Amino acid sequence: SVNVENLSALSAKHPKPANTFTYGTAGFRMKADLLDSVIFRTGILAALRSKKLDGKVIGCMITASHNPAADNGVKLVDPMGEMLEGSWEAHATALSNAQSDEQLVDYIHSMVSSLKIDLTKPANVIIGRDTRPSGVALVNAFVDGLKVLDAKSTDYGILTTPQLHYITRCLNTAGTPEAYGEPSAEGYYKKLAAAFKTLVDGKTKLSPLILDCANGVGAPKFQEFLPYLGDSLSVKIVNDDIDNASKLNLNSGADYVKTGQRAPVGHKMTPQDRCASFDGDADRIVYYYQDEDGTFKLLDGDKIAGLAAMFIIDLVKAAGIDSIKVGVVQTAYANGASTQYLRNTLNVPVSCVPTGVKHLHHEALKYDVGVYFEANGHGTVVFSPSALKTIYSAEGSSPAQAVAIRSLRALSEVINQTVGDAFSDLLLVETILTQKQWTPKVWDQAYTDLPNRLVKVVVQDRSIFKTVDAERKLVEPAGLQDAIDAIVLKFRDGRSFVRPSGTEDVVRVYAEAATRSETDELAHRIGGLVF
Ligand code: 16G
Ligand code: ZN
Repeated sequence: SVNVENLSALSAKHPKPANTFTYGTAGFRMKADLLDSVIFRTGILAALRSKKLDGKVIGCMITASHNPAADNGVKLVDPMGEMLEGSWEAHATALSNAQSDEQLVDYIHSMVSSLKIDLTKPANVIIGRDTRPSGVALVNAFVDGLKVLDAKSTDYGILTTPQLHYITRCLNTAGTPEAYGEPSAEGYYKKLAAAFKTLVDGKTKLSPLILDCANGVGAPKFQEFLPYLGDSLSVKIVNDDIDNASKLNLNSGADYVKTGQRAPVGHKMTPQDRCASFDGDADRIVYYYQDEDGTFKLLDGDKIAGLAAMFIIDLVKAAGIDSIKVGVVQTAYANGASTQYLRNTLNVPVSCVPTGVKHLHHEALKYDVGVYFEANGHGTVVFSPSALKTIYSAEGSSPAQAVAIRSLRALSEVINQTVGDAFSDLLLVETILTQKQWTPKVWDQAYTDLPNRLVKVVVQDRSIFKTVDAERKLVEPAGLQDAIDAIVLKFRDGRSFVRPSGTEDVVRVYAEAATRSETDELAHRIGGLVF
């Protein structure tokens, strides 16, 4: 059983405030000064998780992604680099809310017995953090939690979230046929750069990409990455001031650009520019450019999914292995025009799942090659073991087929298959644009987004909103969905849904319709129903 004296001594350093905590879609996330006890206890949970999995390495990322500098958060990563198993989220929540050391010990013991955890097993945990000033102290709190159960830890210092996922998977697969790469940031750079160079070899280089790093961890890490890419890619980094913490995500970054449908500060855009923005922990990316008439044009996660699906379908055909079936996974936020394009132009199956990476990732694993993206720019492509086997064993019966097979192999290496990764998605997009010699404007011509609007509504109790059908329909409060349907019917190409946020105390209303003004009116009227 747990050494209670040891626990009490450590726990005394991390007293719990009166707040109630929830491990949600994004882990624990809030003002950094509330997190000390939560993160200490998450350390205990990580040790238990590793022991439960026979000492496999568990990852811990300290970040609050696109949130303001004063926030922070923690997320645990399972051995293959995926999000913490869903059923353990409730244990995280319960531990974080225990009111006393006694309750804490009781809960640990109840987990040990119900989950059959052998406490004598070793525990191994690795830790990464973004550039937030609060990160260092929170890592220390987490390590104290690990000490409660004598877990071994390695602190990798500052990393992007996807790098931490990558390293976790590398460590757990080392020496097996599924070996994923060298478990270090350097190993990650080498793997991605080598694959990218193969993909753009012999092609005319594109003009420099203007890359907004949101003054976050993506800036120093992409800078570190550049030498590995050599002259295969040219990038101009903007918004890379990580020394002024208050600038993190301020008027910049993927979330700012996507939500506001506007350019970030830090660069004066011209119609010649191809631009991209990372979010604060570099697991999201969106692209954009400016039309000749000065209009801002966004190429979001849906556009990236369409581009990637189109490219992979063509490659699979060119390789002569079209037994491999490609599918795309979206959420309700995907623009209706993107879903139409995927289904009707690319003829690719599309599934819709609830918001949150774990839902998308899980569904994507059902396809041979599953492309998944949230409209906000988080996404990746996953290759099933059988698809990888086909790709690696195919030889091709013509030089053209051999080239396509080589590209598919490199593509599976350039893509971070553990989680959405802004670096890796950037290389994926740059690969396709380079191979096709496309400007962002040509890419954008695949389809025209329907005008859309996302509004937040502050309500008294968001828990009364219950959704079904991948969050596209409300079943509670009773009657509300009928009222929504009646309004939507009156709008050309109208679509709207209402869902409670998983990360903020608000209800979100999404609306799209044929024109900007109809969209705004639809959003306004549905918002009025909810309020
Ligand atoms: C979290 C999710 C993100 C999702 C967002 C929705 C992960 C790692 N992140 O940040 O994918 O888009 O929540 O937030 O799953 P909402 O529920 O507040 O709309
Ligand atoms: Zn993020």
